[in-house]
Amino acid sequence: MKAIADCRLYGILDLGYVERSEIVSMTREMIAGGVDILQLRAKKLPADEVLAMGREILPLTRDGGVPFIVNDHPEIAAELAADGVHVGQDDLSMEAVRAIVGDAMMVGRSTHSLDQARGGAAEGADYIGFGPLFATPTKPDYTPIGIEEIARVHEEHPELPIFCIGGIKRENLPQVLAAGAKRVVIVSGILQAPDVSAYVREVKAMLG
Ligand code: 3NM
Repeated sequence: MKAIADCRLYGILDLGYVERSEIVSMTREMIAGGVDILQLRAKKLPADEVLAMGREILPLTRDGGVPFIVNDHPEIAAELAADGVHVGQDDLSMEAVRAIVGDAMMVGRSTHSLDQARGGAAEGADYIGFGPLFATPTKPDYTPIGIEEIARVHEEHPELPIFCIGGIKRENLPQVLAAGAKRVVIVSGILQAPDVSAYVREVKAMLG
């Protein structure tokens, strides 16, 4: 399975964009295009449904050698023996997450400022998200932080995998990379592409 340090493009299967009935075909297309790591994000669905979806997706990601991350639900990540769990600023402490998932599982943390990125590094997150760079309907209630601090966050944490996120599309990716990003999360850009695997392939090529 791909190591987090080697992951450049992080895809999210977000149930705000994908129908329940489409999750398997969407996962297949994202993996075929070359997504490096995949998260299941289903903010509005009950835990048993998230668990059921995880059971459908996990064999596909394992086959593809792609790490599978569960958003928000450490218990489900543990139950599935997923590769990681992703938590936000208002979620459990790292200690509490580790108590549920153990020491071997990856834990990612969303961060929305340089200060929060420092917190993520200090608590021992295996990777962080950094954003939202741009305004995005996928996470509407957050103030965009822009691209000015991308260089700085990488300078401060040279060993930490940092995934820039929020409003990133194929069209503005060159600008994000020029600002110093090495890794990105793209949600709606991928999920709404007319040809998902082709879109992922193009973006991967741009990430080098
Ligand atoms: N988290 P899109 S921004 C899920 O800043 C998420 O932590 C963010 O989706 C953060 O690529 C975001 O469609 C939405 O803009 C990313």
